[in-house]
Amino acid sequence: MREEGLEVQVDQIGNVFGLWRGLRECDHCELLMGSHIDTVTNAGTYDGAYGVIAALECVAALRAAGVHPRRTIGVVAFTNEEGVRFAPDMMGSAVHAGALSLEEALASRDASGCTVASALARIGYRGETKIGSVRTSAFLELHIEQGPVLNAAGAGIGVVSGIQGIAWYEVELRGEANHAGTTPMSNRRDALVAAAELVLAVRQLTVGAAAISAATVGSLIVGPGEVNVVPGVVRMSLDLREPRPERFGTIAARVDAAIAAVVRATGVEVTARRTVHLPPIRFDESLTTQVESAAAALGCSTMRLVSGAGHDAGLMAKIVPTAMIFVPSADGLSHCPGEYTPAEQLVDGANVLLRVVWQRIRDG
Ligand code: HGY
Ligand code: MN
Ligand code: MN
Repeated sequence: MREEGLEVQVDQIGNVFGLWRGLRECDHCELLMGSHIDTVTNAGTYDGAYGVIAALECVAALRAAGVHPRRTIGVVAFTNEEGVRFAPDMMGSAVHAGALSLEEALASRDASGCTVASALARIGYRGETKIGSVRTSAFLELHIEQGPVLNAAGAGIGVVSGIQGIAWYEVELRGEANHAGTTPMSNRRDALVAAAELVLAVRQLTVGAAAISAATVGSLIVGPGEVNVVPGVVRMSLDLREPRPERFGTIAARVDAAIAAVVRATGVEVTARRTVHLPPIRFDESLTTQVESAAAALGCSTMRLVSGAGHDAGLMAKIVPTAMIFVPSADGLSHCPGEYTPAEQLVDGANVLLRVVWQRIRDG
């Protein structure tokens, strides 16, 4: 950002803003573009970073062409989009958008008890810029699709109409640790057996007339986790997704019912804490149409789709007109090292972003 002449500001939750100052004295950006640079563990290369680097590249291209914007153009890398170490996900954009308090975010702890506040301080990214003080008239995020839809349709650019709802839970199942050889099968409260039933019950939420679109148990920690001890405690995560608001609205009740059934059947105690609740969102139609026209003008084939993954744009949409641009993901792979998008498609996506920024600078 500094190499491109941007003024760098780090806010109190570690969001990094690079401001390309406009000719007018005005703190309000004409457009903010960007994504995130954190990743899941053992991640791919493109998720998040692509959108930040492409945004910087757009600024570099415009500067090289001698453009001087009247109003400031911003590039942002939001903190902790993934939420794998510290829940919730999209943390930096949620705080920026006022959907999560700074205090709550800073107090979030990882599995070892470390807080976001101390982790940010340790890396020198507990900044001083006040939350929300970098304001903008619009937000645009370029990202890989992370799924198979664009490739299946043969489309080069995804015009994202919205994001499906996301609900996360941290579930704890408490049974009784006991000797694996001497405890009769009829006299056990095995937390892992109860967890196994809950894993399957949650999967059933994606089947039948009221099916939600996706349900995943991605993390399971078994205690004490020894070969000859009946498991006494299990901690597991739930990740539930659904684009239809009316179905998303039923998720909490259905999770409660699934848990109650497991408690009845196994005698294991279960507590569930909801850590993420983000209803489905729709992006701004006018900015979305601008993305679509920019892609068409560049000769790219487009397709409208709803994002399966969560994005910072979903939080930004709460406060300003927001849109997203997707490029295809080879074999629909993401959140794993096989994540890949060919260079030509990455460049197409960046050119769509560039065209929209340029139009806003020209017309702004
Ligand atoms: O979990 C998600 O959808 C994301 O990648 N934050
Ligand atoms: Mn991402
Ligand atoms: Mn991700």
